[in-house]
Amino acid sequence: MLKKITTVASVVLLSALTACGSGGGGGDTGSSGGTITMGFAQVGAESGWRTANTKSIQDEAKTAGIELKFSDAQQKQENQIKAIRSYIQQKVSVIAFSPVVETGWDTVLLEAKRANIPVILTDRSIDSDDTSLYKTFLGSDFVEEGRKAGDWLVANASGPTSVVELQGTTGAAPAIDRKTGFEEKIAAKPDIKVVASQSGDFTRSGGKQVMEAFLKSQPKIDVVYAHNDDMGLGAIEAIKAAGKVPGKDIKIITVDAVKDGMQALANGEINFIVECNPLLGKQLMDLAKKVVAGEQVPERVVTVEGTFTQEQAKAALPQRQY
Ligand code: GZL
Repeated sequence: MLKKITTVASVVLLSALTACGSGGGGGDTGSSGGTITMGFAQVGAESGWRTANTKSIQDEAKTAGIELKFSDAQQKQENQIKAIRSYIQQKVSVIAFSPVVETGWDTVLLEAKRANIPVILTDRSIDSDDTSLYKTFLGSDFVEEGRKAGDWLVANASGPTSVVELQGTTGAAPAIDRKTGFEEKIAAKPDIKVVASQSGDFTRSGGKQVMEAFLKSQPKIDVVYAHNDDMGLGAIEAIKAAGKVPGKDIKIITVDAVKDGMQALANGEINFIVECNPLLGKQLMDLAKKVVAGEQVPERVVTVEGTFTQEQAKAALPQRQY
């Protein structure tokens, strides 16, 4: 049974349409011409990426005329589950959320299904055998993001290379998949070895603390692979405090491409960033309207994103929206 929607069935943005069941909602579904209400259970406010993602959702709900009920789970699954249950009780038209971790959602999503309230996954996916629990998953291909990071290192490393990895939140899809994609690619060069790997929970403070420990425990560190910019920025603080030069003594690869990360990249403190686009609000509201109206939507919508070198960051910074 397909556990996670892979990119095989995915479409880029909102191009092709595939059958994915009818929509409909337990509450005022908007099909009677009423206002659509969306219950959104956000992960938290742990990173610059999340802040930009939240702003995109709130701004685009306003633009779309969708009444948004919004909750911040402070990176705790039990808070997201509580929020989803409250949205079910309020009989919203549609529920959307970014699952903080991949597992433990079937029960509450079954409750939404029984209440005839459609669910849209955004940003992160869930690992469930029952893909009827949600209408579509809108977000990045995190394995591909890890592959892009690994490809850059394979192309730029020479000789024995010791890598320390700052993982995202334990159990989160981006943490699991960015690790998988990176390892797949660096396997091409056995000289590249991940000598230590630990979660910094996607936060700047977490990245700094873990990097401080790595600097004490590892005899040689050539590269930091951080699953997001915020942990990479924390690592920069730790590297400087240890009297080393980030970007030169220790190369840094991160994921996201938020403004602070791009600034550090332009300054030469980070060496390469893989973009992860947080601006999902417009696509989410378009999908919500289709789902509530009972229209068919793709099972998987993959966001389009690129990569940045130091030179590219200098050119791109003035236009960056987040
Ligand atoms: C990725 C998103 C991740 C970001 C982090 O889509 O879930 O969570 O990479 C954020 O910055 O905390």
